Amino acid sequence: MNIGITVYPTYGGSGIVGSELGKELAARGHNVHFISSALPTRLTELNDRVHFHEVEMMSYPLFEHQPYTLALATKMSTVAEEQQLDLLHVHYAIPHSISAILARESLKPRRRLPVVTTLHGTDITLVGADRSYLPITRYGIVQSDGVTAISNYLKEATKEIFHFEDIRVIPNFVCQTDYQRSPVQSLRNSLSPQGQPLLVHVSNFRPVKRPVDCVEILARVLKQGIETRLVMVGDGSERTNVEHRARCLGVFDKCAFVGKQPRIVDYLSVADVLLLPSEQESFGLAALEAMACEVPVIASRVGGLPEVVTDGETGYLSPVGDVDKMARDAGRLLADGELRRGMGKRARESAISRYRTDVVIPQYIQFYEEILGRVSF
Ligand code: GMT
Repeated sequence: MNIGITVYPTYGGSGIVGSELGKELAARGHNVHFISSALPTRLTELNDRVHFHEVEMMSYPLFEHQPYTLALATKMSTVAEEQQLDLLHVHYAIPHSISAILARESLKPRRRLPVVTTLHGTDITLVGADRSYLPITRYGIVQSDGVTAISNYLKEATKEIFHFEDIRVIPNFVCQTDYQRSPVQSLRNSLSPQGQPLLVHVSNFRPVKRPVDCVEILARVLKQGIETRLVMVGDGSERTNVEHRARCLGVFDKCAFVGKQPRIVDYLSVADVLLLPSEQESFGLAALEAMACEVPVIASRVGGLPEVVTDGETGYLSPVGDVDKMARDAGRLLADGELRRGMGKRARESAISRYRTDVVIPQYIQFYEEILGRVSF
């Protein structure tokens, strides 16, 4: 198949999932054409099966805001004709599904271009459900030829908010060879000079991730007399608030803010516990990647996280904002190596058995084939 994929190139989990999916499809013999405003972060290598087409934006004084949605639609239709695309697969409903539908309609009746939209979370729960965006998001979903969601939770939320039911759940996935515990000793030594256990948080530091809770948890674990350090991986709008709160709590010197990192697996491989205290999380890709690296997860009982993390088996779940309980659970794991390692092993088994690429990627391929089989002009 010749597949066009559109993602947000620099921000968030949907871009990671779309990019990794493209690479996996190419490895299975398909031609993948990424159409986006910039090279997606995880797309480090282009080759004869993985191509990139940049959306060009015209600057014109009349346009106070550049009409990206239209520029993207134009690029999608051009690439579809030039590269004989069989379908477009867009990640994140807004505005990608709208652009794809415009491209599809603009090509009629010359060429058929089915549109598959994958819903990732905030496109539904935050942005799509906002009154100003709701009707157009619903239009994008309803007009798509196929819709997938990354968790049962998100499917149910979409049904409730948009009154749309025809959704296939295809979860996030992880590569079992790229994501396995292989600690880099020099990194571990630099983050934990006295061999202290490491709490790790990975996110884009948006308010929805509640990264400030991580330093609250750290302060409480330290009060239990457990000498631990907190590694904060990523960057975003909340970072200054997190640093400020860490200073107020007197734990700043126990934290390492390492910013955006190209090799998350290296940080997960030296982690003892992952903290994911999000306000909302439709799946929690960071939790899955940590589990694949044998790291137990302390997370909020929210959204799709209970589908990924089994409370008491592969991590601990708590109500959003319950940093006291999260700190007690983290302390228990850090103080008991046997419990932590056992949970870590179970976490990897659970992650790999349900979400490895060989299990999930064929579900996308089958979905494409079903859509191509039923779409007519
Ligand atoms: O929250 C993010 O990291 C960004 C956001 C996105 O769509 O880019 O992530 C969503 O998609 C991820 C990949 O499918 C999921 O693992 C995240 O749970 C989801 N985030 C939220 O629902 C808040």
